[in-house]
Amino acid sequence: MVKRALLSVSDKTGIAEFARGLELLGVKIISTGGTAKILRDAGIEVTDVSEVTGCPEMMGGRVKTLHPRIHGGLLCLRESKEQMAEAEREDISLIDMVAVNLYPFEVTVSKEGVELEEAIENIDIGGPTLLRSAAKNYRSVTVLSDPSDYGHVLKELRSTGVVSEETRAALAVKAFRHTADYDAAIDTYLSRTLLEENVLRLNFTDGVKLRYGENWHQKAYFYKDPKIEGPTLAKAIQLHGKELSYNNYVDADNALQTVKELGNAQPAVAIVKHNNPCGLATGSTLLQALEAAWDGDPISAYGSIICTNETFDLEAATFLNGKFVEIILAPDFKPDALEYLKNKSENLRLLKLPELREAFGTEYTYKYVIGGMLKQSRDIGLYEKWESVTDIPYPEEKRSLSEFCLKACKSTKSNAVILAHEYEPGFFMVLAMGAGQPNRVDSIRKLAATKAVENLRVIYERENPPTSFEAYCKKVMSECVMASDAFFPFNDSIIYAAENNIHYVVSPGGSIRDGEVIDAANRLGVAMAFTGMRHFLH
Ligand code: 93A
Repeated sequence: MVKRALLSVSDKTGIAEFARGLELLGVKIISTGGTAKILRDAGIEVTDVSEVTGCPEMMGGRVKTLHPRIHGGLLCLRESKEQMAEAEREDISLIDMVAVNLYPFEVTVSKEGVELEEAIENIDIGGPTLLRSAAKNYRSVTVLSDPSDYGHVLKELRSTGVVSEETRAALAVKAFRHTADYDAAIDTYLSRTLLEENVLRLNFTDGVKLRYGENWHQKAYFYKDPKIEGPTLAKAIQLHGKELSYNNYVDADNALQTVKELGNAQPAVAIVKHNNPCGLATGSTLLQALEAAWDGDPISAYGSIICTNETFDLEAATFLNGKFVEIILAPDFKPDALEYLKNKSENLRLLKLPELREAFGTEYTYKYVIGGMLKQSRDIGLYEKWESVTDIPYPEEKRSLSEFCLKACKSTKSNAVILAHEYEPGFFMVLAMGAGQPNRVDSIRKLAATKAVENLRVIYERENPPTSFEAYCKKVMSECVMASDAFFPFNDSIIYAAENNIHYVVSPGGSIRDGEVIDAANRLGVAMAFTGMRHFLH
């Protein structure tokens, strides 16, 4: 006999019809807030759970049915005299049927951008407890966890006056399976979110929420690693400007690594856009290095991130007048330069990193890919050997410029080709670069070589030397070094280099067609050195 039923459903489908059916069979209905309202609206007589328990729903609805008057009424073994007496003594009325379906946890967590708090609020505690209490006592209690079972149960009740033991057993198994699936979904979600967070919390200091990620619709955080010694962005002190964005962190890190590659012996400046140094130079002063770096790509330097190994001075700050820069990262700023730059723009971010000239304190880099973490040792070193491989020996006096050129390659996305120039004895600049192309020859032909001519025209027009542009361009190009981050797979890159008057080429070598590449260099009067060390950057 079913005398009392507790109905508490999140999915209200068919619940009013089911309750009406039960009512007609003389079953008393107990229900929770939202379900009770629907039933009352349908004209069904309902007792509130709070009336049964003598307690209001509490904790913002988190505690509704979790009460001995409910669970005692479900779990009480009817064949046990002691338990029946206990129920009597504690004023617990038996409950013979439960219809429950759970807060929609899976639907909630499958929503785009759901926050952890919302997911947690959708973990149903009371519902699975009702299902499990009723299913455990299935010999006396009918448990419905699925609206599609309402019809069958009503039919049995109408025809026999009871729900058969067979049906109760099947429904109990179904209820346990349902709560098991429900818990599995919670486990999957929380393992992904909470445990991931724990790993981050264990290794990093609290994440700073950034305004957005790589794009406006992406969420982003910056987690600082307090264990890393030496210069890191996490240690940079912001002296001015709005907060850094996700892309700012990525580009500033590239700028820092690029400048560090050049050491501290001379003032050096890196200008980074989209995670590539578009300008890089050394100079006798910061201003000279900055000007030469700017000449590496005056168009792309707009909106760039500048990093230097020198204290930023007023001369350099004045050079930036009328030029839009996102960030300046330096070991320090002279007070007058700081004042000048603060007045230049509200948005210009000024980052002081006192440790900038110290060595990096980490041997490894980490990159998260979906489903895993890649760890690798940093790309330390420049070459394994220095081997002149052409008929024209690679001149020793080009060694320092070639090293500068290879250092620029290391921070430039593959396929990287860099053209560098000794613009004053002992001082070098990137004349042009080709980056991020899926083939090497385009990095030379379509980018570096073309861009070098464009950049040279700007310098030519400014300096107005007493020669034709063609002669000027040919001279500079013929003095340049071209470095490649990996071997040349074919001889076409050498052919394009020679066509552009490039006479000095440095690459790791190691292609199966090295012979053809060297033959082309010999034929075209190009001197080439192989280093044996590749510097891919993906
Ligand atoms: O917040 S709960 O975990 N605490 C409870 O005590 C409780 N009792 C029933 N969730 C609880 N429920 C759930 O409420 C049921 O599983 C059902 O999904 C929902 C029905 O609430 P309402 O009738 O107010 O719409």
